[in-house]
Amino acid sequence: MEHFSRIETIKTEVQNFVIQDKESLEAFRLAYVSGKSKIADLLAEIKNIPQENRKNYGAAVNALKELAQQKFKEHQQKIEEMLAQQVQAPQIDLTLPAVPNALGSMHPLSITKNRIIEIFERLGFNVSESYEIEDDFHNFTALNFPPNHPAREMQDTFFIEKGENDILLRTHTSTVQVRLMETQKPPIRSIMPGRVFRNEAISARAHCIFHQVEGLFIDENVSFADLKQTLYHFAKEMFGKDTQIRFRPSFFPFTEPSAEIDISCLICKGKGCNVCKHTGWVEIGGAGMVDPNVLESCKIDSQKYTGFAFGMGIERIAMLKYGIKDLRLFTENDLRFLQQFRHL
Ligand code: 2U9
Repeated sequence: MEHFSRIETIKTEVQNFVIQDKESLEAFRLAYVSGKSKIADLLAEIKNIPQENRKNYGAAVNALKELAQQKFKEHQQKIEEMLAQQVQAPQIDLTLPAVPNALGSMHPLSITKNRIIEIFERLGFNVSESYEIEDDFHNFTALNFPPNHPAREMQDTFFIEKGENDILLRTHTSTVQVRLMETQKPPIRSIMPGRVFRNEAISARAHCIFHQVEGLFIDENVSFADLKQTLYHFAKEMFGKDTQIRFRPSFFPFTEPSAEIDISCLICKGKGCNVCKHTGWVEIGGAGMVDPNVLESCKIDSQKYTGFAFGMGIERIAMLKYGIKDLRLFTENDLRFLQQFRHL
């Protein structure tokens, strides 16, 4: 009888044993499943059981053995599944420092364009934009280009469709001024930044796509002195307060009189160096008083109103400001170049 109560005690132990991880599973295996377990001992004990009880004893121990093995298998499977899930789940260490986000930075042309806009906005200019695909009238005719002007030729202009009013890629942002004057009465005080297209071979100094900012001021009694002061202020704000400015007589179909604008060389401060070809001056753009023919083409009374206009290449301004020697760098997207403007 003592033997049978031992079976009951071990059965209770098996039933109450808590298996919750790999370690407790192994402890259970050693105690109740392995060759040296308590149940193996019970089986070995059979030889000391009286003959008439042996059959019942053997059956009871085998039932207990079955129970222990069943419990072991069930928990072994559960724990294996649990461990497999733990391996798949990413091990997140919340105490580690965060992975830094690679942030982009402003393109030098955007930095330059925004700075130009900022300077002119403080003088009361607003920003106007319009189409990149234009027609002959807005790109040439309204701007007083004679019918056989060389700029109208295939080698300078990208044409999209030839016809009575050719469709083309604008060669300057002056088209925006024309559209503005067509729809808005003076006073007009606006700048036009944008992309322009010319049929040029790509080199360190030229590209078939580049950016301009042009400006227009139309009102009663606008004079060349207003133009000079405005551009002098811009040059000092953009390039530093000691910058000098000079105007050289020039010619454009859309302005009369016309001038090319130079600033004192930023590198040698006017003394003469390679950048300014030993002249002490570098060109930043052109300007002039809007030709009365252009005002009339845009339905503005040229007897009542006068105006000035100017134009600059944004690449040119950025190259002078940041000492960039090759125009192609702006479009190559080389991170070693772009990252140098991260802090501006
Ligand atoms: C209207 C009337 C007049 C815009 C002007 C220039 C002079 C000029 C060049 C600078 C370098 C173009 O990027 S560049 O190659 N521009 O020299 N542009 S006056 O005059 C206008 C524009 C529109 C209706």
